[in-house]
Parts: sequence; structure tokens; C-alpha cells
Amino acid sequence: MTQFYSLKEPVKYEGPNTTKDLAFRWYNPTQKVLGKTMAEHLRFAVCYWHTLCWPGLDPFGGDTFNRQWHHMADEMAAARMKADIMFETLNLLNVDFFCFHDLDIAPEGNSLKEFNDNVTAIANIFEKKMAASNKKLLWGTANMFSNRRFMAGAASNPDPDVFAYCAAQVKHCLDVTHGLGGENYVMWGGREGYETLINTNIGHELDQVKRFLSLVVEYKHKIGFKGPILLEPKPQEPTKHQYDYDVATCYNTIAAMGLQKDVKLNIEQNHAILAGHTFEHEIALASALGVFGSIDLNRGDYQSGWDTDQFAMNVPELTLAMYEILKAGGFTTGGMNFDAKIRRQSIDADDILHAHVGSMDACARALLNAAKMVEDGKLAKLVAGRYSKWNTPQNQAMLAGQESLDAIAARVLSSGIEPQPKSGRQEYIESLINSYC
Ligand code: XLS
Ligand code: NI
Ligand code: NI
Repeated sequence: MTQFYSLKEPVKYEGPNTTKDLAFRWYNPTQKVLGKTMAEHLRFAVCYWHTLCWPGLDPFGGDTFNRQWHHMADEMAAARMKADIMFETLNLLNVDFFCFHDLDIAPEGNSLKEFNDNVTAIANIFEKKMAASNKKLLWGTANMFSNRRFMAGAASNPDPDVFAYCAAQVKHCLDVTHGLGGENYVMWGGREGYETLINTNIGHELDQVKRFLSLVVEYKHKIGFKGPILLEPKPQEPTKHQYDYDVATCYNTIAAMGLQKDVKLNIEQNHAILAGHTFEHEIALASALGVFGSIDLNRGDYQSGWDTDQFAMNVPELTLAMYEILKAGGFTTGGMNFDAKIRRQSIDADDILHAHVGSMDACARALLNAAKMVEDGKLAKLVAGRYSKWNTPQNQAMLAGQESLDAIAARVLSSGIEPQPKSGRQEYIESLINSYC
């Protein structure tokens, strides 16, 4: 068992007035908010890839973190060390869940067979650690974007051998996720898109992506995996254009295959920003379409246009997102996965703890603010008020399609309907929201 951090005891809730550096000021896991504990509301997860696999590189420089396991000759020993540190992290942060790509947890080896065996070996270690510590798997996913075989796409690759290879890789990763009691299975299509249209058949690639999704759903039923498959929208990066552009585009794919019951969405803040939306817009839309699943929590940079995956620390912004999550009914199988990385100059092990604790506190404050907004009901009443005229029997009938276009036209002309504009009161509402924060 390694000891990676300087901290020995789990971070505790100490309240907002504590002077301790590493303490929760707002996140009090057992505190009840709107009938559920904070831990039940927020369902935090630590991710493997940014926390333990990314070495701090950028396009102009390499490894800054200099972690021991990146410099070990025995790759399986390094993988076991990472597993130890993941559980050390979960225990210190008092976080219940973790998430991984198959490639995060185990080395690729020289064949898919070897890779599968490595993944299984580490999963067996997880199983024991999970039983001993009561930690859970929020989701697993297959990395089908790093290896050069995926450079022209995974399921959307022009080469059917790659499509078949992906099927084999996802089958194993879904088996492993299921075996560990994973609550969801994620599919982010990092290479499912194109670089240039002049060598691409979009229609064919979209057919491939849809077939792949339906194969995964079929298999999930075959093995009795109860959780949803979660698509993760992102507009670009690494490919120039990704097919799972945003919530609306993903919904198109899901609805085209009639898979709304089995496939939901994993929504990431930074990806929403890259798609030209707000985070809360993407959550609200997914909820309206019945496909809200889970959250990849991070923060994009509003100037750079990259997927910077910073830790989310902005309380007013998070308040609006949390309000939409509460309105959506909260999480069922989903949760808040920290798909976030510390900056490459944050080279101390404890920086990982500070990042998570700070963001967990920001989420807890946002939850408390959003709960006030829900309890108070003023905002909901204002919004409902704008639509209240739809509640008359006549307007309900119009919405239900019981009145034809020409019948509506006749009614307007005979009754002399003349719409009366009303204030949208945006500044009043913005000030009202500030009053909860
Ligand atoms: C990358 C994605 C990735 C997914 C999992 O931008 O966010 O980390 O969450 O494959
Ligand atoms: Ni993500
Ligand atoms: Ni991302």
C-alpha cells in the first residue's frame, strides 16, 4: 500500500469558519437538503484519467508531474500502484465513486487478448478494494481514441475491422463494468467524427455509429446490465467535427434508433461551452427530452476555445446548473464525475486534494443556493406565469392538435385576438437569482 499524499486522515467537514486548509467548509455529506443528504444529491466521483494518468503535458512540453508510476518498467506494477492511489484518494476525499477508461487502469500489452487480461486483473483488485472500502463505480468506458488504430474513427472508421475491434473492446469493458456493479456505461466518441469532408462519407459513418450503439444496447440487455448507456456530447477536439456534437444532436441519434429508455446523456460543462451553449442549457434540454443521465464536472476557459477541463469553482455558475439538476429530479444512476485536471504547474500530490475539496465545496454551496431557489418557488412561479394562458381549455385543445390551422385562423379573425406584449423581466430575475447566492 502506497502513501501518495501528505494527508493521513480523511478531509472532514469543519464549517465555513474553519482556518484549516484542507477541510470542507460547505460539503457536509450527511446534511439534509430537500429531503436527501448532500452525498445522495451530489454523488461525486474521482476520474482515473486526469487524476492519475495525465502527466501534465501540453503541446509544447511534456511531463511536469513526474509521478513515480509513469517511470516504472513493470507496467502492471505501475497499474497496481495507481489502483492503490485511486482508493487512497477516494478515502481521503470521502468520495463514494470513481470512473475509468479501460486503458487508464491497465497496460495495452501486445494484443487485445493481453489487454483484456490486464484489465480483468486490475478489476479483480478493484473488486476487493471496493468491498473493503464501500466505494462504487459510477461508470466505466473504453478508450477508443488514443491508439493509432483509431486515428480515422472508432465505430465510424472507414475500415470495418476497426468497427469490429471496437465491438470486442466495448464488450469486454461493459462486462468488467457490469462485474464491478458499475451504475452506468459511458460512450464518448472522441474520434467519431471527421477531419475533412473531402475523404469522408458522412451518411455511411452515421449509419455505423447508430448500428454500434444499438449493438451495445442489445448486449447490455443480454448480460442484464441495468444502468443506462450514456453518450457524452462534444462538438470537436480531437476531431474537427464530432457526430455527438451537443445534446440536441445526440438526442437525434438516440431517437432515430428508438433507444430513449436505454441511452441517456453524460453532460460536461466544458463541452457545452465548446458547442456554444451554457452548461445549464444542455442539462435543461436533456431533461426536457427525457435523456438526462449524468454530469462530467469541470470548467472551460471562456477565452481559449480548448477543452481545458479545469476544476469547477464558480459558485454562481454552478448554482444555475444545480438548479436545473434539481428541476430534472436529481440524479438516479448518474452523479458528478470530476472530469477535471489540475494545471500543469500544480505539481504537488496535495494539489489533487485541494482541487477536489474546493470544487466539492463549490458544488455544496451551489446545491444550497439552488435548494433555496426551489423552496422559495419565486422563479418557478415567474416562469409558469409566462405560460399560464396555455391552461385554458381552448389553448390546451390548440396545443393538443384538436384545432386545425384554418379553424384557429377563423377564431382569431372572429374574436379579434390582439397579442399584448409583456415584460420578460430579465434584470429583475437576474437580481433575484443573485439574492440566493
Ligand atoms: C474528453 C471526454 C472524456 C470522456 C470519457 O473530452 O470528456 O474524458 O469523459 O471518455
Ligand atoms: Ni468527459
Ligand atoms: Ni472533456
